[in-house]
Amino acid sequence: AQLVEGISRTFNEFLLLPNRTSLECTPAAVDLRAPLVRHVAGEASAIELRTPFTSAIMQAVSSPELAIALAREGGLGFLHHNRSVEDQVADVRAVKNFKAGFVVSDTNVRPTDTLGHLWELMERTGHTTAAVTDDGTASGRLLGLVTSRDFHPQRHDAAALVSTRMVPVEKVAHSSDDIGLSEANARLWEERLDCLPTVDESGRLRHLVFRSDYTDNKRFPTQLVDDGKRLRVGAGVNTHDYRDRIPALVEAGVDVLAFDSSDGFSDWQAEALTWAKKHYPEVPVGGGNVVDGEAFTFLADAGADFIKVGVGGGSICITRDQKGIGRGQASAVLDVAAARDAYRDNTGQYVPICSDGGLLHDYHVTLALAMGADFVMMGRYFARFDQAPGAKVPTRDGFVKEYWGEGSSRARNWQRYGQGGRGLLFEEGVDGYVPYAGDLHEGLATTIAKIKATMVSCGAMDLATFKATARLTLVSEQSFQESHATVTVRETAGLD
Ligand code: MZP
Repeated sequence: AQLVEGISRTFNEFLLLPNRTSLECTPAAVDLRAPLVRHVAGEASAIELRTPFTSAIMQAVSSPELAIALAREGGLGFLHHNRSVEDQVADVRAVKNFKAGFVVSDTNVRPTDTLGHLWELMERTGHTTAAVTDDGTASGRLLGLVTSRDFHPQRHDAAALVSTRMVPVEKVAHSSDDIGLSEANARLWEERLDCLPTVDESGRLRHLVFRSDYTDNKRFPTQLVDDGKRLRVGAGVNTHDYRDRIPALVEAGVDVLAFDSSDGFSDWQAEALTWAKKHYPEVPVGGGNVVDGEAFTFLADAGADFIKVGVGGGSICITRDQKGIGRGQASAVLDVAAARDAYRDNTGQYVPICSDGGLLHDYHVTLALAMGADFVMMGRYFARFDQAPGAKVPTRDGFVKEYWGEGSSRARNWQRYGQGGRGLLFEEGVDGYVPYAGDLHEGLATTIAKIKATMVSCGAMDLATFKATARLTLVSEQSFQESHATVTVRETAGLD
């Protein structure tokens, strides 16, 4: 055997050093746009993410609901392939057919595409609230409410709200008693909503019920889709049935495909990529997973439009225990990023890379981006949210959500693990739980705020600059200890 230079390192072993921050470098000025697919170096990618997040190609993660919620935040969901072609196609259609619009009822102003525009419209027309529905009409399914900055239910009585005419509201109540809610609805409201809408038989919105602790900056949609545009969605495919699966997904309108394998450095994947690029040259298709530069170049040469990095680092993964293969995710990203840059210099083609799995803290995402990843893919992170398909299970202290690996006996994704034959001979993933984290929009907003704050400390206002200028330091075990609070925190102090 040959010994590869260097130690296999993880994100926990690194910290970023602050760089000089200029006056104009503020969180509001930070741009998180990222290229998703291969493009001519120096030009824009045909598909750009507004935020550099994709969801893992996993049963427990990428439902249509999650893909919709993530696309609305500027990321991209990858629907999983460990099921019939028809089922996966139905999920692609569910995302592509999703539409959001505004109720603008008796104003003549057309629906617009950003919250900023909507606020402007509301201010111009004197409205304080607007309902967002799935078809843009008052009888559509209510997706959320947008309120103007100065709106507060305690300060605006029912009459004032009705007079906005943005929604045909007949009454505003401040508690569930006011409108006699069923117990089940009241529980849902308590758990998930700050504002409960009720509709009459014809689907008209009748009541808005606000929780007493409601504040208008809390949870209303910040990203809205405009007329005629459809959300983007990706789909995982495998090297076994791609000749049947890819045509059906393309027909359903999928935007991007990804060959999903626990080890993508194989002739199987090169052949499948070549087939996909020959038959569907217009549909971007990613490859992976790899952990070194040689494997990156192999898949890039085979036509991959982006390449996923990561073997054995996933939170549910036991591949390293079972097979003894893999690489620390930080070393893998650094090595593959160097190969990506060399490939760019040699060919003029930029092939984005994705850091997939093993991102346990928000700052790990930031480190992955600094080390050269163009975007990240996460499973555990997204499995915690309401929109993920795993069941929400009560515990003594709150809730957890189910999360299981594709190599677990629950998922049995033999196409991803290639152990020989149809089935798993041994498990490579576990079946477990992750702490419940509420709504994706709020969780992601916090993560984005942390990434932007770190980039500001590092003096970077966009991801390309961040990659080029970030300075990393290795941490010793002792300095790792120093990174954490060393006092007894109030909650665990045992005081009365
Ligand atoms: P994480 O975000 O939960 O740490 O890791 C998610 C990633 O782990 C997935 O995108 C995939 O690459 C990988 N994965 C999925 N299932 C397994 C498994 O069962 C796995 N071993 O390693």
